[in-house]
Amino acid sequence: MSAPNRNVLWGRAIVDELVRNGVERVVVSPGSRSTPLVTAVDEHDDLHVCSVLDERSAAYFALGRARRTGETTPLICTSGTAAANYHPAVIEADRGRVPLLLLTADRPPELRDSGANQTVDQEKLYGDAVRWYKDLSEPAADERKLRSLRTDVARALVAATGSPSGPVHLNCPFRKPLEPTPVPGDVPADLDPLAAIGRDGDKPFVTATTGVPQLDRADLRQVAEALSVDRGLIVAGPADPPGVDPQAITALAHATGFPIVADPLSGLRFGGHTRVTTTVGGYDGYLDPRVTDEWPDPEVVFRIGASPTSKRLRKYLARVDTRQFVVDPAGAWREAEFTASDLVVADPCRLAARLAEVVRNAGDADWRERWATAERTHRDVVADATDDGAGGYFEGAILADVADLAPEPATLVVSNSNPVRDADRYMPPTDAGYTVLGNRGASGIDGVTSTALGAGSATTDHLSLVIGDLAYYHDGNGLLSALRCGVDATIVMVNNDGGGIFHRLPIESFDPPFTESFVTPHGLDFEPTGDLYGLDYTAVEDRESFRDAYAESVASDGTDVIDVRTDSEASQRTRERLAEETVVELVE
Ligand SMILES: Cc1ncc(C[n+]2csc(CCOP(=O)(O)OP(=O)(O)O)c2C)c(N)n1
Ligand SMILES: [Mg+2]
Repeated sequence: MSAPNRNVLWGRAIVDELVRNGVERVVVSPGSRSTPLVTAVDEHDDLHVCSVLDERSAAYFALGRARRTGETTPLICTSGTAAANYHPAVIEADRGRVPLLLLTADRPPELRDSGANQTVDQEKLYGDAVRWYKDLSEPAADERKLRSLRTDVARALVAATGSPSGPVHLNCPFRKPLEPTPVPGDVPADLDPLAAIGRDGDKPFVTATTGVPQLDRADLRQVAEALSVDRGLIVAGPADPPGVDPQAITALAHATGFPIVADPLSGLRFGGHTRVTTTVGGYDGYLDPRVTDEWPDPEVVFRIGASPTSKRLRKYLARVDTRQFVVDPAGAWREAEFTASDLVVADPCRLAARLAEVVRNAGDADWRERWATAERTHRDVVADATDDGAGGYFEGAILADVADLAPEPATLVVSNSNPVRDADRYMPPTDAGYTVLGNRGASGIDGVTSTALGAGSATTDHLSLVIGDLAYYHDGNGLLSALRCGVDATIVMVNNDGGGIFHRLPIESFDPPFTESFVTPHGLDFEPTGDLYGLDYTAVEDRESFRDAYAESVASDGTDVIDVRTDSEASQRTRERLAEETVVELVE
């Protein structure tokens, strides 16, 4: 591989190793300093490039893709504030365990802190949010340095998909010329081919093999014994990419006889297992102390995934006097009530599958029936209230309608913070082929559109995004990726003219500052975003029109925005009323 200069050689080595390690797509933002990386990506036939102009959106787009696939998505940007704009998504990727590889171009070391243009301190820019940081050495046509570079790329990918998975940052200094301009003598013709062009064939320079943590037999038996009781729960919080194996959790549910309490982001709210297990999803509507004080406590709780979205569920788990296992492959603590008693450092699905082989316990049918009855009551109350035409329509029903009407398979992305909460409460478990995703790592309302479009870019599923108007506004720039990266989506914007979520909080009764500084009604007309970004835009105000518009969008190509006008205060009162009705019915 003859290269016109050392930068080209260096950029090619990085990109070549990425591809040999299975990377298929890279997200690139424009700039000059990153030229050696971008030209190397561009000339590689096996690499698909998504060009996203705004680095904040770019990083969220990559995050969405990596969240959907579990595969590391590399990002390339220029030096300066471009790299800083990755930061919000890096934080989400850290907390949400999403594998990203940040390749930030930089000026040569002597220009740091010198007043040189577009030169900032990029050393450890993302702090502890990354699994690994390295300031790469300057490009050199030197065999040892090239071997070190190829090894670093392999290490970066291992770190990004390790336990826990997450973002990795390689800072890449380059000095001019940045373009493929010939520099005679810069790259010796007799450079060792191993360093210059890598291993023979398609093999990576370093082949990495990663195992998963698991218990030895004696420890497994102890956990199995603790699960050999009548009443227990399997609580599945938001899943880490690439998601859980429903078969393993189903096997454990069968072996123990325990219901599965499935967060909407757990990967267990939807799927065939719901036909053969007691899978519950309406708990946020009925786990009130007035109900659960009448119930016996579970004797054991087996928790996997991140902390559940539902506050009512978290508070219930804090109230019960029970042995609780938090299972986490990285040994992290993901239970902020601090009532769990056991931390098990193991891969949750492997552990569930192994436990299923040793636990034999039919469980308590009354216990399962209690949960199934609560589910039915919650569902009936919601159905009665929302079936009475336009008057019964509220924000929660939009999520129920999406779950009802989305085609299969579908990837459904739900925004923070009302849409994910409404998905939790109003999307009942079914056997539908849905993958539900959300940014619950740090729960930002930034970057949600880009996350969704990035997820959509990784799958042939139908893609629906349900997003609030402020979150839609926040990542307006992200809409450009629909056309530029060729992603079709149905974007359901729940438009209540501000942050409706704040109606849930006591600050509601303190106005001012409630309206102007919390709800922040903006009065924006989003219709022009349709023309600006080449999207089909429709506004609807009632249930029937919404359902028609949604069905039409699903059946057509391109990206549609359905702007659903809602009243946030009335919707919040409806949520409260329905929960109250459910509780009253259950305690009667
Ligand atoms: C980047 C960021 N800024 C601020 C917040 C705090 N916040 C949480 S929800 C919310 C309002 C969201 O409004 P919208 O997207 O319209 O959804 P709605 O609450 O109306 O359902 C805000 C500002 C946040 N989570 N993330
Ligand atoms: Mg809103």
